[in-house]
Order: sequence, then structure tokens, then C-alpha cells
Amino acid sequence: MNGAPPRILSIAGSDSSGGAGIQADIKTITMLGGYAMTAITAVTAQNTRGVQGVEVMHPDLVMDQVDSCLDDIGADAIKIGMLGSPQIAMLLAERLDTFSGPIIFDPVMAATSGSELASEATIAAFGSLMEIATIVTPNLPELAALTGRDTIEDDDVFGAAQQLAEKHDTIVLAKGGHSEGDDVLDRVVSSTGKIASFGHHRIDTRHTHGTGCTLSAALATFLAYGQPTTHAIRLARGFVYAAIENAPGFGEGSGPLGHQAVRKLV
Ligand code: PXL
Repeated sequence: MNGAPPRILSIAGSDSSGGAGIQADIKTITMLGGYAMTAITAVTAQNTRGVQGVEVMHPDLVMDQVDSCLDDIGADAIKIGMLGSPQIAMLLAERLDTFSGPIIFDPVMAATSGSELASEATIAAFGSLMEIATIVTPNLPELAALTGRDTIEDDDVFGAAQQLAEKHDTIVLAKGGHSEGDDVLDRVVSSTGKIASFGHHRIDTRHTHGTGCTLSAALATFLAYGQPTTHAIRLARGFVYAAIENAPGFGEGSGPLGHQAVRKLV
């Protein structure tokens, strides 16, 4: 239909403080002109200091939310974030196997504050979702965990990302934000080799709560618009960068981004 916004379904956890999870996704998708739908996997009581409580949704209710959205409105892209339980991960992998649009999987393991958001059993079930994902977006600790490493040195990021991409026949966007140093380097790797890398000067800030959620939601939105992969990644990084620069400075810990202030893309 002419003029209809791209439809993005976010399957993720709720962050009461509004900085990450479903809330970050809705803000991101909306600011980018998309139509946001949600399937909530878990509700967290959370703020910039940490996670104070978590309740995981029943897997059937998560699947009902997915079906309600896909069977009626439909979606042009899907973003998957915090999963809540291995059962939810397995059921989603089955349900979304036939989805024809792009699927972005952010393999969330912990909040920026350090609080754990996925059990070992849930992480063990990530494989089935990486199989159906178009792009997987691990940060460096997540990439290490997913490839059986304790930590990752700079010169090993490409090798680890390619190992993951080959294993699951997917594209890996390895986010470099957790490295040390003045520059952040994100690498894009497919099963057949390196596609691109994107770097920028690190912004010196503690307000990075929800950056991963924001990036994956922006990426899903740009892909839903039909942008090619590397350009969609470039644009999504631009959105995150601008949102970090516009962070409102809220909270005593790792504060939220300023999604609401990003009026122009890059
Ligand atoms: O950014 C990871 C993340 C994902 N999902 C939820 C979160 C967070 C980080 O805080 O709260 C619900």
C-alpha cells in the first residue's frame, strides 16, 4: 500500500526504566517512521543502576502475541532481543522458520549495568535462533560466549565472528563497543568472509543503556524499508550515535539514550 510505514515486530523484554528492551525498540522504530509491534518475553523491574526483578512470560503467551501480529497485520522485519527462557527460544525458532523477511537477533545476555538477562540454558538455545536469523548482533562478551572463548582479543574478533557466521549460515555484526581504546570498530562478517567494518571515535559517556537494543531495532527498521545490509548497518549506527549524543543524563548509573531527540538520520 502506498505510504504505509514498514512494519516491525520486536520480540523482547520490557525495561521499566524505558531505556532498553521493548521500550527502546518502540522509540527507535517510531522515530525512524516505522510501525512498531511487540511480543513481550519478560517483564523486568529495572533502572539505570541494575535489574531489581524479572518475570518471564509463559511461552504460550509469547507465541500468541507473535501470532496475533503476524496473522493479521504482518511484518516486514522482526527483531529478537531478550528471550526469557529456552522454551521461548525454541518455540520462536520453529514459528519464525517460515518468515520470509529479515530477522535480526540480538543475543542479549546481560544489561549494560551488568545484570544477567539470560540463563545458561537460554544461551544454549540461542543456536536455533541464529539458524533462522538474517543478522546476529553480538557484542564482544557475547561473541566470546557464543564461540566458547573466555575473552576475545582484538585480532581474534574477525575469526570468532566468521566461525559463528559459518556455523549458522548467518551474517554476524560483531559490535566493538566493549573493547578498550579510543575507537569503536564494528565488523560485519558472513559465512564467506568479511563484508565491511565501521569505526568511529568512542563517545566518552556512561549513558549507554539500551545501545544494543536500539541498534538492532534500527537495523530491523532500515531493512524493512528495503535498504541493503551494509547501508542499513551504516544508518542504524548513525541513529545510535546520535541517540547517545543526545542522552538526557538521567539516573545514577548507566543512563538511557535520547531517542526522542534524533530527528535526522546521520
Ligand atoms: O540491552 C540489553 C537488554 C535487553 N532487553 C532488556 C533489557 C536490556 C538491558 O538492560 O533491559 C529488557
